[in-house]
Amino acid sequence: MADLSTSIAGVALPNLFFNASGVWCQHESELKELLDSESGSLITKSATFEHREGNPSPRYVPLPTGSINSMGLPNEGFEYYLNYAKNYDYTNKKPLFVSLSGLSLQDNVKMVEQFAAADLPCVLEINFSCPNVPGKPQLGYDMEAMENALKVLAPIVKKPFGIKLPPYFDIAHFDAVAAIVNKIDNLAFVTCVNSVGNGLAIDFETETAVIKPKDGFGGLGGAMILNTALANVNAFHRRLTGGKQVIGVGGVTSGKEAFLHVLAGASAVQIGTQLKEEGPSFFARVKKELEEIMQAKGYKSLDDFRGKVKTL
Ligand code: RRO
Repeated sequence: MADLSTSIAGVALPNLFFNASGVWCQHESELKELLDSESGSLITKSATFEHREGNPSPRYVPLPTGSINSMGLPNEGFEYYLNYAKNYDYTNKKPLFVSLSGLSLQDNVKMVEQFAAADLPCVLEINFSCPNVPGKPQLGYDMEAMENALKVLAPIVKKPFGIKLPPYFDIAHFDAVAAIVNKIDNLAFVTCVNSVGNGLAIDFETETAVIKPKDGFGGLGGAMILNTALANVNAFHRRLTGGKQVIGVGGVTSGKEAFLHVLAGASAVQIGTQLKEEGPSFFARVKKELEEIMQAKGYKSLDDFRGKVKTL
């Protein structure tokens, strides 16, 4: 039998798959469904300091090759997720990840301080890449602000933690971001990629943008971003030092794309659009498909092929 187990930031996952933050994880009822699924872990919706309703609907629409969203960070406020993390049963085999996305560095500091004070075994993923809050550019595209934020937050978190990055499209940007990440000792992983920001989907018949917020501009996800995701996973896998890891996300609709993410260097794989469309039963399917691929190729564990993509 193929072994799909992995570990992230020193924490063991029974298999490499979990949800991308934002999908199936705003409310406890959804998190419960993830717990009941065959996912290897789960992560909560990115939290802001205060509860947010998010942007007006329609704000998520599936497309023929993926999805577009401008949810606008709807979430229950960080105390809800802090309480969830306090009450979480850590004897459960699935470790818990918590996503934080403060609207300012001060908000991130306040939230991280409270998580640090609670000293919980959950792992923080700080979101530097929400593309959908009007008037708030993504931190991940401002190298100076990102380095400053990491230098402030990392000593407060103390434990190993991760950041969610936007996709980059230039080798100079891969170099610059990796250099920043490599300077932060307890930054244990980067999650690549958040949605490809500010796409526009237009309905041909009605000649109208398909989502309402931001004149129809929103983050793209699903099959159409697979190759951008693979490039970002591989670019960071090649550049990160000191055992830092990459979590792959983007374009996984079956075991085949999950296999490609690991080949590119992913240590775990998150699922966004496909989970939203297919529901948590997707985890059983993708696990089975990846196991079958590994068996057919003679790989027994993820280590056998992680990062081993060949080049010409
Ligand atoms: O809530 C959102 O609009 C959202 C967030 Br925070 C994010 O990080 N990525 C995304 O595609 N949507």
